[in-house]
Amino acid sequence: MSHSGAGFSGDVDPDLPLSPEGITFHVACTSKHLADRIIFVGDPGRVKTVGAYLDTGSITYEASHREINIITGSYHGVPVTVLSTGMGTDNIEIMMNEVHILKEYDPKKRRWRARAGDALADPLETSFDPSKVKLIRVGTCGTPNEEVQVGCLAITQYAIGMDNTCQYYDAPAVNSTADVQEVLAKVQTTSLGKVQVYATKAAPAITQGLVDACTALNSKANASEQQRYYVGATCSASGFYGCQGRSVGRFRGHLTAPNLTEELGDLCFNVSEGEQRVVNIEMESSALCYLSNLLGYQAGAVCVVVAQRSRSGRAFTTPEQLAKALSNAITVALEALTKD
Ligand code: R1P
Ligand code: URA
Repeated sequence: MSHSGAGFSGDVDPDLPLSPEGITFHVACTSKHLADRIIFVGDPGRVKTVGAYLDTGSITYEASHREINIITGSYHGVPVTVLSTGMGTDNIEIMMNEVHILKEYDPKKRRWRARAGDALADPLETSFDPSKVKLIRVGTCGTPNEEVQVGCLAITQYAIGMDNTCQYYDAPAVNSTADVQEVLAKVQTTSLGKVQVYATKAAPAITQGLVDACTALNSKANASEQQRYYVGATCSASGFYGCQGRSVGRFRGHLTAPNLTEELGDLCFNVSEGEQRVVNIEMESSALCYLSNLLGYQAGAVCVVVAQRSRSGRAFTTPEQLAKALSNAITVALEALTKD
């Protein structure tokens, strides 16, 4: 299924664009097609790759619109939706708003579902529990960290927004914690002090679920197949090149943060989990975690490290390393998403 904006006319609310059937403007599905447990991938082609890990014959819905591919099926019997976001936190902002609409807006009654603590409009209606919405990003990334090699997995515990997407939203309470403030203060001592940055945290249960799934995976693998993984802070950039410290051609000499990777690689945060480092740089996790925290949803990320850009050198993954690590990332994400 696909739509091109047709059906979005007449009495559609421009601030809440839903078709008469309840299909959102960018994510081409209705509420009944979207599971509570969702995998986000950047690359639209990766949706099919993840789909191959779902239960045989379980796919009940498939659609495509712009860069957003969607399939819904099940993993070990638990309903799961896989969605591509395309690149960047700006796309994540669209996805998070439309997931929120699909999960919590009733297009027939034309009102938002009540949550526990809200005055229930309909005494027969059960309240919506936002914490049951779980989102895990399975992505690719670079690393400024000398220890983290290509082919490793980077699991997000804290997320640093070098983008400006969430500057348009008021900070959720989780960002006032001493831990998040420690991360933000340290990042602001780098060249990123010249741009507005924000910090947030992945849902601790998702981070722990990903770690547990890696441990379980490794317990079944022989010594040569162990999947290395690192837990730490993810930096999300608003672009791939200058925004990640890559100076290309005549852009050289015009970067605000030309030594970004070295600066991020040197950072060390003293948070309640212990000493933490920046483990990866990519383009989506900050907005995913920030907006999920704001909505009370649980989100996290696991990314395959495809590029090493640290003080000790430069490296890029081989196709074989990428395929193996991506397969492991998909498995641990599906395991973490569907446990309990
Ligand atoms: C850049 O090449 C893209 O790859 C990474 C970045 O976050 C960005 O979206 O993630 P995905 O592989 O999930 O797209
Ligand atoms: N994706 C990114 O955003 N950065 C990298 O260096 C590699 C993948």
